[in-house]
Amino acid sequence: MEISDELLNYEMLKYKFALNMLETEIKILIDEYEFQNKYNPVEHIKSRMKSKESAIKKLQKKNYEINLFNLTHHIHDMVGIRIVCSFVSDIEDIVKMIENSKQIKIKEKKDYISHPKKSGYSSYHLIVYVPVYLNNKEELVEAEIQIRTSAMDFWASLDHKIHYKFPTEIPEEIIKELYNCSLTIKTLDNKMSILNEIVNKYKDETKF
Ligand code: 0O2
Repeated sequence: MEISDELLNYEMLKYKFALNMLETEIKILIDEYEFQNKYNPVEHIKSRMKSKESAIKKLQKKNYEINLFNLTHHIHDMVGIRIVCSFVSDIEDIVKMIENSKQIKIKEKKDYISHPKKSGYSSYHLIVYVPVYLNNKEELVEAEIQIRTSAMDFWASLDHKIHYKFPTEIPEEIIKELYNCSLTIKTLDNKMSILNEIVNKYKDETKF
């Protein structure tokens, strides 16, 4: 079954409004955090709306029929925002910041940092609801927030590129090497956190 263009366009409009709302709220929360803590934990933010083609591919991969119900009920990341920060401790602070938002409601938390995926993928995901207003009516739209360190982001973008280069099967040695790289990334993140703590302690003691 195909999705009628009119219904799909209406749905896409809701996703667009949800993305705008989410971007604005996240920026406000970060500005507020920076004001209170004199520190901005965010390196960069990237947001995107999933394309119709990519959503259809994902439904097919999950063996769902292509229709509007399945699109809205089984694709949780039509609206996506990625927050990249320096340290693992920043991720915890960003999650707390979002938990305290009056606008964003958390539906689900996926901690791929404590429990990385088999591939080695590591990141913290929040599936959230954001309110959008259409015809004076409030609707809650799902969105995915990915929060990760720069090192995790580096790994994930290389992994993503490799998946594009091998649309069928990725050679076993590459899968293994990528997994090994994910362990190196974890070690690096730990070392950087320790270094950051030392610098902060030094800063507190010397007040430079
Ligand atoms: P794209 O192109 O980034 O949008 P679920 O129904 O919740 O079980 P889902 O939606 O696959 O299944 O949830 P999951 O796995 O928690 O998170 C999905 C997104 O996380 C992916 O979106 C990727 O962005 C990212 N991700 C998950 N696993 C990996 C991985 O092994 N490597 C990389 N690079 N990214 C990963 P999409 O739609 O797959 O892709």
